[in-house]
Amino acid sequence: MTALLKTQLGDIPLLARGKVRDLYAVGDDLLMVATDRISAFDHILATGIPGKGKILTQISQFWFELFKDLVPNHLISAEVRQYPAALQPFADQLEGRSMLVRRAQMFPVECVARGYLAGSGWKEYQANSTVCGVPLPAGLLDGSKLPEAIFTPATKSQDGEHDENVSYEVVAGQIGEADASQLRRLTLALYEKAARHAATCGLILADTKFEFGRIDGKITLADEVLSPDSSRFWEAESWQPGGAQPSFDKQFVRDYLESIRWNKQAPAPALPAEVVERTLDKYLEAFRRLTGRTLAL
Ligand code: Q0Z
Repeated sequence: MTALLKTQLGDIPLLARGKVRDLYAVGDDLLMVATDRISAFDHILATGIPGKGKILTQISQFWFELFKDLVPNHLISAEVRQYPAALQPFADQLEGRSMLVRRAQMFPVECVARGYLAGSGWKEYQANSTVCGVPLPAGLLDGSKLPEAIFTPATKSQDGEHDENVSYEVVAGQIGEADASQLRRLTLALYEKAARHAATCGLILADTKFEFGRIDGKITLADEVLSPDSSRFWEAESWQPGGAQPSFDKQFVRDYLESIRWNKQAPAPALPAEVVERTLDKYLEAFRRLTGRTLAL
């Protein structure tokens, strides 16, 4: 298989290309297509991981199904044959890696839940003993399990690059107390359900980011859910607080980029075939362990 690095859907209006996904307008609805692009150290690499977009899309679908009793979601269909006629000519680019979704009025909040300390959470904790204003006990390490999962929202920065961690109170000031408390409640409920499931698969869900919107007046789970791109998954067996934990999926990529001492400035390098293969194997393993299914690419 060759990697799909960029979708090209003729006259279908392109709304946005994200780091990994392309977003199109289809009538009143939206089409999200996950490409095989991979990012590391905040750059999109020159090489794709062939099939990664299919794996991530199907992981997302699995979680939407698991969560359907807790929250409505934006998914209309992931079956290309059920898509509007205008999309049928592009079936080969869409099969297995796309979702037709309802357009939502998105809340301008990244709804992050953390059960473990890592990344920006660890940074803020070291400086202030808090994460997003939530006080935490002394003595935690990089990778420590938190006494209980916490809601650590972030707002999208202007440049669209790095999100800014904010307190619950800031979110409540932006969108109102009623919606903020619903987003916090849903974020933590979904995290708990997902983390329990991941644990049964020998995986730690350290943290994850949800995006919600409103559809027909109802708070609705949107975007992608619990893909390795929006979440930190760690191998439970090798978890050891006291330093950065190996990424379940991207560690071979990071190790390679460190080994060639890339300065993390554009242009991002290509990956050797072996790194591509081992990384694809990790995505397939994540899919298999989380869903119990196998995926033919
Ligand atoms: C998601 C994004 C992507 C680039 C907008 N159901 C929805 N309603 C309104 N807006 C969105 C959604 Cl999912 C929405 N994004 C993030 C997705 C490519 C950016 F596939 N932006």
